[in-house]
Amino acid sequence: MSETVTYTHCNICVAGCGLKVTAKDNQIVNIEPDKDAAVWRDFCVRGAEAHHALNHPQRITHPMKRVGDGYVPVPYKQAIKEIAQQLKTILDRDGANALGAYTGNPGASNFGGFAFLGLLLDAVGTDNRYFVGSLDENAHHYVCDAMYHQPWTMLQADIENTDFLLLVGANPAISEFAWFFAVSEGWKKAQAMQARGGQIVVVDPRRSESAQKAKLHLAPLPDSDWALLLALLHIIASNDWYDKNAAKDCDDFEGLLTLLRNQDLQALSQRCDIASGILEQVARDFSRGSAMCLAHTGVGQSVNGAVGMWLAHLLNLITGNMRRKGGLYHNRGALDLLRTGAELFPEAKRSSRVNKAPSVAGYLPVNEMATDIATPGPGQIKAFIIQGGNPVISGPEGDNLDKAFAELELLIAVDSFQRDSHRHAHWLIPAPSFLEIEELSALIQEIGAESNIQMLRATVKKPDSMPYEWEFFRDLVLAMDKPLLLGKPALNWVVKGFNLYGKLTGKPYDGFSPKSIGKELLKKGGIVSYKDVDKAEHGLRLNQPRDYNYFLDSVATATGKVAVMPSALTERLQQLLAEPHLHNKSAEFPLQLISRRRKHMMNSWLTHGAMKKMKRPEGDVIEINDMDAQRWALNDGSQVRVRSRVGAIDAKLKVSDRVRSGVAVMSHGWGGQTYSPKNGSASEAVGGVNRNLLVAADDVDPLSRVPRLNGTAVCVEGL
Ligand SMILES: Nc1nc2c(c(=O)[nH]1)N[C@H]1C(S)=C(S)[C@@H](COP(=O)(O)OP(=O)(O)OC[C@H]3O[C@@H](n4cnc5c(=O)[nH]c(N)nc54)[C@H](O)[C@@H]3O)O[C@H]1N2
Ligand SMILES: Nc1nc2c(c(=O)[nH]1)N[C@H]1C(S)=C(S)[C@@H](COP(=O)(O)OP(=O)(O)OC[C@H]3O[C@@H](n4cnc5c(=O)[nH]c(N)nc54)[C@H](O)[C@@H]3O)O[C@H]1N2
Ligand code: SF4
Ligand SMILES: [Mo]
Repeated sequence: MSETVTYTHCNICVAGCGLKVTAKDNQIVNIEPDKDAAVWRDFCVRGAEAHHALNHPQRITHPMKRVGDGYVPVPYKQAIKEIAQQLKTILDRDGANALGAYTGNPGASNFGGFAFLGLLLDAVGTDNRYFVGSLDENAHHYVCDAMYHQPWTMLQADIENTDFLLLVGANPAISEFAWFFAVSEGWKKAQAMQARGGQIVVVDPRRSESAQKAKLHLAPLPDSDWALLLALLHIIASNDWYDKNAAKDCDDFEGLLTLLRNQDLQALSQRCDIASGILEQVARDFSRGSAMCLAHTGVGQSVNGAVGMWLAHLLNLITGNMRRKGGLYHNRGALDLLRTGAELFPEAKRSSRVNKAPSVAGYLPVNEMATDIATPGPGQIKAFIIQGGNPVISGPEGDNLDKAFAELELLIAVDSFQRDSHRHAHWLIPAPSFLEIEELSALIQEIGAESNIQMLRATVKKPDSMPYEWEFFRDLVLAMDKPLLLGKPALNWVVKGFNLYGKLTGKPYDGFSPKSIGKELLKKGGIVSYKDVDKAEHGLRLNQPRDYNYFLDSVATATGKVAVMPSALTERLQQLLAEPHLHNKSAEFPLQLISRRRKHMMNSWLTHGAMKKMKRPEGDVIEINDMDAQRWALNDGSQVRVRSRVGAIDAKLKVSDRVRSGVAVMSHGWGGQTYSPKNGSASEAVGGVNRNLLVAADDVDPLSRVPRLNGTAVCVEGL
């Protein structure tokens, strides 16, 4: 067979880099950046090595059914029939809420899979829908819902035109500007901005890779960003450095100014442990010209994250940087989520079964999953689907979640590998790689500073034994005789007709598929047709002008103005201000553990080839400051035990001046296994330890419902 070259885009993170993929005999032999891609050109080792997952010995290639302690491959049709029967029996007996589902980060990036899982959950009518947002950026969604009544708001960073970049809890030198605020070559652009006289300021308890390149690095105490941001707002409000035009966008600007001016600068400076003089300097520079404050996971993944995120939005808003070149803007993309988002993501308000935790952006928090599954009583979850996620490693107290999963009557994992979260699965459904599917990954493409759109292309043929992810969910609904569309059982016949046509023509996407939805979405967007997108080998640049006024002109509140002091956020702020203690530590647990990412890893997801290329894996390393190490007589390189209120793990100590005193750092995603459902291949340890076993599932931000992944109180003891 001859060599083929296919152009597609990477779907591992939202940077969505254009790829040139070379294959021989249906095997990928090389992945490199597409030099002619319409826009994206970040490219990293995870994309370059993505194909190593395809032929990995432990990859799931057939539907696998648990029999005793092992698994047997089952033909797809039989799998659908059996699963439909098992699920229907449970639902008929226990009701719709007996089914729960979790979508992880890659699950949500797989447009077809995510959309069709949504159709399945709607068809069944269950409320038990959990989402990775509660480990990730729910603080952002919560705040956007409260301030703009649009939880799925995606603002973009006009980095090319800004003078001042305030990065709070973000490390784009490693993570790109992902996931919201995705800017193609954003970190390069930021550094170019600084080289021509602008300024990057990084706020991070660790001198991160980004902080090393910034003109100024501030190292606050973990989880105190709200105090730092409030101090900046206080200084700006007290000195009248805000933009006088901002008042007209706010529902109560005077009330906000009063709240901000009434703060005590010295007290706030003490809370975050940054000198007030430095805060004054940053506030002055921020309000001088175009500027943006980008608050990321370092802020959001903790228990004060919603308040921190709210204050970051206010900082941009009152300095006029939501209506200015060089500030934040809404990119209409091909879909214009500001217009179409409410329709695409109708925001059902739900609450969790046992603890009544409210949903954020329509989804329930991950930390409630174990309780909702394990607690007996009406509505108990008996069947569960995990789509592209690994919450046992990525979320808090994975050991408890593992136990809960073991109790399920039916656990279905849709994934390319059997990971820790899928250990007790009754069914393993293989998920094709993004390198094997031809789909428009429509939503991910909306998130970015550039208006561009590109089809995912199949660069090699997927194994026939493997269904498309969306196909599995579609066929399951049909096999259970649940209504797939609009609650109307009669429409199932129409869908079946289309499917038959797709099957006969050998083009399953011509049936009812993600293509049907993609076409409809683009029609709604009204900017580009599916046909034109399909024709563009290297993607399309949509060339829409950056309209810096569009976002604030489209706010969805009843008054059309930004709700600047939503009551729950204001109350939570007052509560934080009233709390006497400065940060989350005690005599028993004197350190606060935070997280970091590695270039070669993508959360806990194995990007197999990339991980093998990592020089120093460091999956079991805990980094602390040299003064702290001296205080507890701990030596660099020694084995230590790290304990928190809920867990203990062993790690190797790294003593470093890059971490501020009182703080410990460990990267997440380690400590699991890849199991071997197929006979003959051994399970493989990922290496390292799971630091999330130290994070308590009941210690969450009451608003965003995100656990304290950053700022966990721990102690480190020599072994
Ligand atoms: N290589 C790589 N890239 C990725 C990912 C990956 O796993 N690997 N994941 C992708 C995903 S899913 C996401 S959501 C994005 C996340 O992108 P980012 O939000 O940029 O994530 P990190 O690189 O972890 O940077 C967070 C920084 O916050 C700091 N931090 C921790 N606690 C605090 C705190 O209390 N306050 C402040 N101010 N800072 C704090 C950490 O030291 C760290 O440097 O990255 C995406 N890109
Ligand atoms: N301490 C700490 N914990 C964190 C974070 C942190 O910064 N610190 N970051 C959090 C963040 S930002 C995130 S986004 C979460 C991620 O949390 P999750 O999304 O729950 O977990 P991942 O590690 O991304 O696991 C992804 C799974 O998806 C599978 N997969 C890959 N591609 C596909 C596909 O196309 N289809 C399907 N069906 N499956 C696929 C992989 O094989 C893997 O098993 O972790 C969170 N956990
Ligand atoms: S993982 Fe790397 S190559 Fe893939 S989209 Fe993200 S930055 Fe680009
Ligand atoms: Mo994330």
